[in-house]
Amino acid sequence: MTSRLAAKTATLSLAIYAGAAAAQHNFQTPVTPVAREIYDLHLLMLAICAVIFVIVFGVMFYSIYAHRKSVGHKALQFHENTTVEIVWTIIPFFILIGMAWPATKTVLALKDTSNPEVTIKATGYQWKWGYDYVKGEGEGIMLYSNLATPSEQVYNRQSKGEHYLLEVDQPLVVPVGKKIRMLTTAGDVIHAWWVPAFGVKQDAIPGFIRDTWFKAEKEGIYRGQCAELCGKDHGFMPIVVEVVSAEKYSAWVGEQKKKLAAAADDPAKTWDLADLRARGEKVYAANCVACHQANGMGVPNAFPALAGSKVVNGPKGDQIAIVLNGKQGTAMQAFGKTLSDTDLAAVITYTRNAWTNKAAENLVQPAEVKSARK
Ligand SMILES: [Cu+2]
Repeated sequence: MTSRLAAKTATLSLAIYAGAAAAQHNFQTPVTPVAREIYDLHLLMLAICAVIFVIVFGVMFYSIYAHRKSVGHKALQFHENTTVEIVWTIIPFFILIGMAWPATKTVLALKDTSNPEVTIKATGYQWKWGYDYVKGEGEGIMLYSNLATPSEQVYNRQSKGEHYLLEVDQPLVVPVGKKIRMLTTAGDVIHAWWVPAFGVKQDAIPGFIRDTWFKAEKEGIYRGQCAELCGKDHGFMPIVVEVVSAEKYSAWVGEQKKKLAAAADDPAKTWDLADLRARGEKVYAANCVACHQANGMGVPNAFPALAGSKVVNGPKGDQIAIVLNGKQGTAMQAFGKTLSDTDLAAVITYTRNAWTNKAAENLVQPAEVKSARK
């Protein structure tokens, strides 16, 4: 009795699991014409394969069963039967043509990047994405998209959020219903820009510009990931695209332009300690806490502490060089590529005065960072 009940429960839970798995394991709901074509192609191919599977295995099992030796069947000899050979060549040929025809149409459509309304360059860095709006409405906007999931969740000190590792501080914002051309490249190693709901996946290769496009038909937030193993934090550089109405997009562009104007610093300006330190604290929170932690203690055996560090308390030239160029063989990235002279000077000044640190050379001016760049 109990075993029957257990079996029933097992069957039921298996059925529920299969249902949930099917919902989870299919492609994401497509929101671009190309993604929809890819989705339909996927289903078409699956159906063709299923039909072939049923026919071939049906004939095979029927033949094995109906013509078995034990009921006295003798094998028929039809070696080198020209008719059979022609039939089994012609039929697959037409099946393949039938599959290649729609697939080729889709491949051509997804490569057609002509006449875009907005062109955006996505640059992969270890480990974040940089976006430059190079043409169309929003031209001139530049932003960096950093992982926003707190490290507490990564290290299991906090339960994981709904969009764990799929959330960023600044998403890519694009208008709905407009053709967006994405140029992809990288600043260090090969990354790939992948947003499943758009049917877009394009390698981002240092020294090359590749392109792809999408036209999102529905407003919303769409999430993707870097899809090329690019080092230790490959899983920590998500892509978030916010598709908004034309009016909202224009408003966002205006806001960003204002922010850009305000952030345009003169690298020749001489700062006083308190102002630079205050600014550096913000830069630190946005770029450094994930590894070195808010208390400057780092993570033992993974990321070095900055509080009490020899580099941070030593001559400023050494620290400027490491922050600018990164440290080979470690997770320390070259921030010279992504932060301005003023932000770099600010964050270095901050670390030299924060926590228990009391560096002798406690103030770094933007001009010093500028001259240290190679
Ligand atoms: Cu990557």
